Amino acid sequence: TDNSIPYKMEAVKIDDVEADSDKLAKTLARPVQKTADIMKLVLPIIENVQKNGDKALLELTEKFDGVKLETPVLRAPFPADAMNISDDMKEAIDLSMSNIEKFHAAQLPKEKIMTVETSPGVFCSRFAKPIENVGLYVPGGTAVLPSTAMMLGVPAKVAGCSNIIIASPPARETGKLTPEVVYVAHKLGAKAILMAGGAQAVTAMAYGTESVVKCDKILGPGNQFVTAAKMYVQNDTQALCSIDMPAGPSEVLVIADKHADADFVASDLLSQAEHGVDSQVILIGVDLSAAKLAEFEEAVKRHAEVLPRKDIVAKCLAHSYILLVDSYDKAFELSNKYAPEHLILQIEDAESFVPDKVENAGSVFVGALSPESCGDYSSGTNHTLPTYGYARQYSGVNTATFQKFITSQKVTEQGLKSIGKAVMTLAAVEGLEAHRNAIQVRMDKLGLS
Ligand code: HSO
Ligand code: ZN
Repeated sequence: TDNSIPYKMEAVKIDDVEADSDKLAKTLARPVQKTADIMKLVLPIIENVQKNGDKALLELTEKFDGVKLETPVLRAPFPADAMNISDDMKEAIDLSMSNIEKFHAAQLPKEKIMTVETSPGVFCSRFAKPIENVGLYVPGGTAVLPSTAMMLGVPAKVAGCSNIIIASPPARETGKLTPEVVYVAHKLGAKAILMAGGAQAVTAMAYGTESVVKCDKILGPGNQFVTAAKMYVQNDTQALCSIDMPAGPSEVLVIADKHADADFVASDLLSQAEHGVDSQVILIGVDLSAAKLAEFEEAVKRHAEVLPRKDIVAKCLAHSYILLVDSYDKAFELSNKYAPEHLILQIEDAESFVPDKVENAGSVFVGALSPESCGDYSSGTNHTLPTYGYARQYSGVNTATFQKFITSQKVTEQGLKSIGKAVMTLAAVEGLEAHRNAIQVRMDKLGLS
């Protein structure tokens, strides 16, 4: 092992959240995203695909992924030899998809239609309908992520989306789709797989091409080009397309006390760190002795050194921090301020802090035996979560992400008596006589005025 690489996170003592705001500004800062620069590179790609459709897709896949395809789309039923995977892999995917399905099916509204009588004779209802065409982006690149196909596809299926399209670039080495992704697509009942990545895939799904159906919503993580393209199409009324959420680099915040197992804490920090050099990992230590802190630091180094992706990990750790506080309250205050994508609690009686102390987080992992890996793959919660501090206002992908909620109302004669006067009074102050009249004509015919 190379002893010159420290695999060390800088430790910073935080006495007071207000007084130490300078230290926190440094340690809890997120990498700045230069959206404008990226947009300059992405716009020509978007325009190309808009104008030249499939032809542009094929050219760009050859240029960026090094694969020359005959057609950009693989349609269902997918050929068996495109999803040739081991029995162990099948079992792993089957178990994971079954758990994700259970958890997301439980999120469906209990009743087909929800109705409230707000005033006598005034019935207000709400019902959910699936978004028809959804495009799920499954990244290629340094890691293949069939888990992302499960996390986006299962809720879409549970919600009842009628047309699920998956976009994923073919692998440079084989020229083929990842077989695990094709197997997941098959289990989901996806109609087609678009064999493309990057901004070109997003554009094809947003506007449609000769062979790609135009999607109503595009979801999934991706690099800065994918994110920029998603931001663009979301703002283009020509595309009439929504997206899941703005995406940034992945991140984890672990709160640990003296009871925490150093190997567990280190392995959780590193499983996030290996995602990418711009990932962020933060450890908040509660009331730690110098010896316990040293134990954590030693474990991080020992586990990091032997990882295949240790180069990525080292770069990530170089801008990652340990914050030392003296109470659980301060730890949660900091965590809520940071609003992590993943929050891991390796503290005594962890369950007693949830949900009351957690204000901002994408997903919470409670107790020593609940590593983030479980939620990344198999427990049933979703792993497409808000990053970059967006956990303050966004939820992770869930069943409702794939639905619209439609309201309806029915007003009876008694209902008009209940609210008619209020409506007319408000319409009058807004100077909207036709609005007022819509009540008046009814009152007149019913002899209510
Ligand atoms: N931790 C990632 C999800 C993932 N992990 C996929 C492994 N595969 C999202 O935050
Ligand atoms: Zn992960």
